[in-house]
Amino acid sequence: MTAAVNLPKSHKGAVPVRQTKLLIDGAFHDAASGRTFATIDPSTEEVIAEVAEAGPEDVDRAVRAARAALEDGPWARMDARERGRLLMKWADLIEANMEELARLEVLDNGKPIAEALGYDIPSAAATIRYFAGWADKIEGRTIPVSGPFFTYTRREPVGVCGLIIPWNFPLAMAAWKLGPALAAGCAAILKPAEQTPLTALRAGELALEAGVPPGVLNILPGFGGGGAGEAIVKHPGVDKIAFTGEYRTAQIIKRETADSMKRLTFELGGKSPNIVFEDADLDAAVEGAFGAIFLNQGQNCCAGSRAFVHEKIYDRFVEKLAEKAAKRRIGDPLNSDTEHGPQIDQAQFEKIMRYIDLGREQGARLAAGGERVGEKGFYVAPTVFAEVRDEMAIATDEIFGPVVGVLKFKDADEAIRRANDSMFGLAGAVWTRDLDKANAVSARLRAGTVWVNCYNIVDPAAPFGGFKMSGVGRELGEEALNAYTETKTVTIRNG
Ligand code: TXE
Repeated sequence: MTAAVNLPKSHKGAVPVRQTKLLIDGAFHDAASGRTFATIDPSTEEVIAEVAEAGPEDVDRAVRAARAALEDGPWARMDARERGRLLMKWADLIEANMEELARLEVLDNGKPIAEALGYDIPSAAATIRYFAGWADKIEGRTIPVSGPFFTYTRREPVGVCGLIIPWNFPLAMAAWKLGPALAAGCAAILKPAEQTPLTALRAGELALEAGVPPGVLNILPGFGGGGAGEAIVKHPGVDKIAFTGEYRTAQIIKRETADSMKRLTFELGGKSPNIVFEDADLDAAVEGAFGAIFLNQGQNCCAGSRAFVHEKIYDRFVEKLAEKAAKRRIGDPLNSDTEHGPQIDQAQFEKIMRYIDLGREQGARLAAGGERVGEKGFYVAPTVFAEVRDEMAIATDEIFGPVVGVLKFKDADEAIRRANDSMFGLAGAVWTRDLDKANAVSARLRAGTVWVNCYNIVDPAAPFGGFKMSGVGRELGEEALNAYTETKTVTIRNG
């Protein structure tokens, strides 16, 4: 049952950690308190570096710098086209430093280097480049109002944006928020997750090299509740919060901003259904369902953690999926052959192991994995549970780990009803050769993204976000710009 283990080889060369301080007003500083925190390599559990820990005083400085950049600095007077050019340059620099950023991401996060080089860093560059292209295309409208008036709208930057991001795709998540925020002309305070501050800081250095003016991009590593995150949320000088993380944290943020009119967008978790019909190409569906859950060790907001499989193909599907899971190459994430790295930290590791125990206790059949791999590093074997029922904890809760539950269904109506019976609604997928069926099911799934005969296809140009408890607003695509602009209506009396 154990997956193939590729024991850690030595990390190919030391990974340089160039930047560990707070980026405020165009320069790197120690925290006002002088405090630091350790960031850990999840594959070895060893400390990589001590990083400056931002607190309320640093947040206040960053907010003032951001406000000054917005109101008096070159950012306020810069042509939109020039803003776009700077962002293009930043994207180019990220791409030019791809290898270094990818290795840093792997060290801090534990994801396989092939994923960091294949998705995280190139997609961060592509996202910033996509939004750079929008900078000079954020247009208003002319509106035919009654009377002798000429009315038009302007779309103006919403202001100082607090961007709070998680650790699963650290640089990509930073780009999803910074791209539209900066393209729209906002100033940003980015708080990376405490587990993964390193690539954001290095990318911040590159932004300065690209010529992004002081105060426009501030980066404050630190903690959430009681730390920099909470201070950003509560700061009266912050106009908007964009948050990705757990829905419970989003609820805290909503409560803490209830008396203000801060703009809020949330991208939260999921329990995404992957519906496999009996007419699907079985091997393609198994391959797709496999990637849907095991990419990034299951630490993916749109992970396909519930596979609904038609009863006629159920047994074959489970067998094939379990076989693939058992063959996955687990090991040192800096080794380019590695397919599966460690989970992010001890807390997530323990959460996942608890759910695996619950799956067993509640009567699901373990078809693959189910155990820790090795004694060092937070490795969990790719885990497949069969005979999963809807009410089991592994079928209702977001595990955020490499654990998939395979559920059996008889017909489309039943599959759709059960797929929608979740508090989440981030994504879902349909596997079938029948396009009519695919369209009909896609229309009825209560999810922000539906994939047909594919999974995890996320593009900077296509909106992404959740129904229900999976979020508010959309990231990526033109829609993301709405979150970072205010519409102003101007009416002029005709002479
Ligand atoms: O999330 P948190 P955690 C889910 C997933 C995971 C669980 C817990 O199920 O197992 O959440 O992960 C900052 N005010 N997702 O604990 O706490 C925090 O510092 C302001 C799904 O890592 O939400 C970090 O920068 N900020 C998800 C960010 O919020 C606060 C990705 C996320 O941390 C804060 C990650 C506060 N009170 C986890 N508390 C997805 N949608 O992809 C925390 N933070």
